Amino acid sequence: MSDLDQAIEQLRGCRLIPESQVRELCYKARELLIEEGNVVSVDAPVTICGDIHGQFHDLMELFRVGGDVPDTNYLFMGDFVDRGFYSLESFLLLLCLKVRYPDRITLIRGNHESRQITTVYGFYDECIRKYGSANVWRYCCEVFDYLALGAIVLGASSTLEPTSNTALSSMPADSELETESLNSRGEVMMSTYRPRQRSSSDASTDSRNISPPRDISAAPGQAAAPSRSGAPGTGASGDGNGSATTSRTGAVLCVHGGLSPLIDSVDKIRLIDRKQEVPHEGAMCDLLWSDPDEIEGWGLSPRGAGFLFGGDIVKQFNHLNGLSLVARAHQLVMEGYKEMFDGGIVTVWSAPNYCYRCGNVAAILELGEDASGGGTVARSNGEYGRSNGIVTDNRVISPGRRYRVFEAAAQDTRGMPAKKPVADYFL
Ligand SMILES: [Mn+2]
Repeated sequence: MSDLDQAIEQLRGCRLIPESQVRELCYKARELLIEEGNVVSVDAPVTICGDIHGQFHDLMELFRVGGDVPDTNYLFMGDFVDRGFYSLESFLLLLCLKVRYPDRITLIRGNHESRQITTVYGFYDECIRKYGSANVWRYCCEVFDYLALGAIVLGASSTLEPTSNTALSSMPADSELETESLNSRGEVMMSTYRPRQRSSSDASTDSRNISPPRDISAAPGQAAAPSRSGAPGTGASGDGNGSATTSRTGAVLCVHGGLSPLIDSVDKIRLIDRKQEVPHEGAMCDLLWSDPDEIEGWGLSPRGAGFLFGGDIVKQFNHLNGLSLVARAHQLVMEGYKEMFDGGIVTVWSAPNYCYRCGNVAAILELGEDASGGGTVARSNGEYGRSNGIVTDNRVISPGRRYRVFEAAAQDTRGMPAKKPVADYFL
């Protein structure tokens, strides 16, 4: 067994590795991360996770529910540390897995992966307490500086294979499964459907360019098929556009916080000089700090960093970049996940019973692989295919989304709960 495999074993048991090994691990991790772009490309299938915040035992529960690395591909959207009592064990385990299986696990940066924030919210103190000096904290912070700012998931399937026959039998006619919500026992708690997408061959003879998106795929009487209101994603409720390439799943952008008024394309994220402490303002700061909100346009954030952004902003960003969905973390959601703006953005939160007292459940989001073949859609990574003032075939279908909801790990051996509620827990 290699040193790395042994370190993984040890950390899985919630036992720390020696400082010298942490130093070596962080060095190797940095070498890997330095090669990654600001926006990592990730192929489906992948399981997307939100905030962990040092809740090690819940991270173990996450792996139990979602599958182990490397059997399952994971994308963690930051905030590995602070708040919980096991930031070190959680982050070092994830880092070990990254170094051991670089193509199986993607880590992007959260606003807590910062010197300034970790000094205030627990990780620094934990390092001092467990290692007796700030060395390990310093090694980890150097790794933080190299974490990617976002990821683009390509090649996700637009539909879900139903988990159970029950889901199949309750599926409306001429519709397909769009989202499923499962509990930690794998039982389907909720399903949503949308009208069946026309295949690209059906569409190839249709030369119309229709804007705004219009659903012509459902025959009269079948239009009521979706079991929830609103078209998911951008134009996802049907293909009225007529391009042979339209009925492909749009890419999914994953960031910790959200959008920035300084960033109108995925390409602009790629231009940021990210290898630094998280700045107090600017594009990099916004990506890690912003939140979606029921407003129009941009608003000031009560966090004091980043911005609030409305559904119109999300819709336009997704459209211009060939995206069907923005997946982000950063905000506590009592139900573990929350879709907003007709499914244009989703918050995924993976720290159950946050701070050992919030009483929330957690979730992870599974995106399946597009089995129809043909590889990924190049235009979906924001490179081209944008509207140049003319509405082209920019409409994309949102991926099928399977949420696995889970509760805090049983057998709470996590030590004392926080003595005092922390006032600004939303940070
Ligand atoms: Mn956050």
